[in-house]
Amino acid sequence: MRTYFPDVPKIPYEGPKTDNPLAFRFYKADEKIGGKTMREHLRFAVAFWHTYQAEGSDPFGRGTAIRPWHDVTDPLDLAKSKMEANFELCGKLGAPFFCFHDRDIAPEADTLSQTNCNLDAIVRYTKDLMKDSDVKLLWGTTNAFSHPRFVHGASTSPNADVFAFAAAQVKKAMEVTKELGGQNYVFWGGREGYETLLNTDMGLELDNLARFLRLAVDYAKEIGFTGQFLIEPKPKEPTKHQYDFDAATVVGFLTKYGLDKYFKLNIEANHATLAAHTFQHDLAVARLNGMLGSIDANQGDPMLGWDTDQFPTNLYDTTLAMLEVLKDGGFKKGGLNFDAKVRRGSFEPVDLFLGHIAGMDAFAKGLRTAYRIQQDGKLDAFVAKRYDSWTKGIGKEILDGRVGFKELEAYALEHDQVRNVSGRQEWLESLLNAYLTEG
Ligand code: XUL
Ligand code: CO
Repeated sequence: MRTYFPDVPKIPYEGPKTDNPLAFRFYKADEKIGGKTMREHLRFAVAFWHTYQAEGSDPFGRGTAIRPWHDVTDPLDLAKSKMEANFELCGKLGAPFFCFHDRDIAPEADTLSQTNCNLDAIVRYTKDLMKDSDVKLLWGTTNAFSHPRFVHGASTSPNADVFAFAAAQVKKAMEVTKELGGQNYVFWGGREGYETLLNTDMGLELDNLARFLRLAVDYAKEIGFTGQFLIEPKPKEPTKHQYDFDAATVVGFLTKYGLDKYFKLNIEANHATLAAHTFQHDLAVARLNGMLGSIDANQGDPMLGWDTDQFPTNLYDTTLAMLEVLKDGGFKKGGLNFDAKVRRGSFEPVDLFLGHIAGMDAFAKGLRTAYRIQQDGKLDAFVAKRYDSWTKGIGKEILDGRVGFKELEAYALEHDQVRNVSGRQEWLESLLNAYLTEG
């Protein structure tokens, strides 16, 4: 088999002081943190679409990427080359997983049945590559948004034929994900949303989205797919208003349609910030609803209003994210998928490694810091003390359901000189900085 990155060795851990760009500063896969190795905690995955499909084009210019598979012209051979490169890249990085859309890994043909044949061929090839590798599939998904047939959405299209086509596509992608041992299956609402209510029956579209998800649940049972179903919220882009706006919206939607026990959330950092939330906020909403499934690890640019999908390097964010993951007891079937692409100016093949190393190190450092914060317990103790009034007296009576408005009025009449205490936000932010800069 061909080697695609001959100049890149297996990436070693060399510690924070290394000058070697092809080495980890913080990610030491076998180091145990609280009983689990870093590899087990972080469950890193490489995203097929950004790593092997993206060419660095933007609305103002064509792709700039130099890629070692550019000399391959036959579409199926090219798909095989990219899959080979994937196993080489994941292996050298020590990333235990990858993720794909059906159309990333195999080319679409003129008919659905020929497209399915292409997919089958690549899946057979991938299975063979998996035999000689430890790299596994974290999740599969469907691209039901790029082809012009999805112009008005997939399961929320006004055209029932498109709903049927999308169903056929998800059916096949679920079978393929199962075949490759995928641990999750993601639904990201590509064009499930609208541009204007002047031409949109929002009620029917939302009912159809739920209908579609229900059919997917039924089919997973039928074929014995036991992977976790995940929904990935995003507020806008490509549509002006995406139905899966944010974590809270998706939780409410799933609950309304009785689908909540079948789905968890795949929280993407850049999607949370586009919804005007912090990454930590959407992770906390998912966790508090028992639905923190997986993470699409990236970051946006606070100056830009779109999904820039940059490699995550902000330690503040990775630390607070890992704190949420630790509070949730760690990932179960989910992991950290780099839904991130190198910048257009970072066009050399080695940049694919440098981007992933930067992201893996940022999350490894985040994990180390979050673990220290959790062990130290100072932040938890502060929060517990802040809510102390609920552990005794009238607070406890409210929680125990022993008082109503009349009793509360009687209490308030006797205790009307309320005294509050400071939230100490600045001190807490400074404490967080101390954790980030020590150790
Ligand atoms: C798009 C996005 C997708 C999903 C998978 O913003 O994040 O790549 O992660 O369809
Ligand atoms: Co994503």
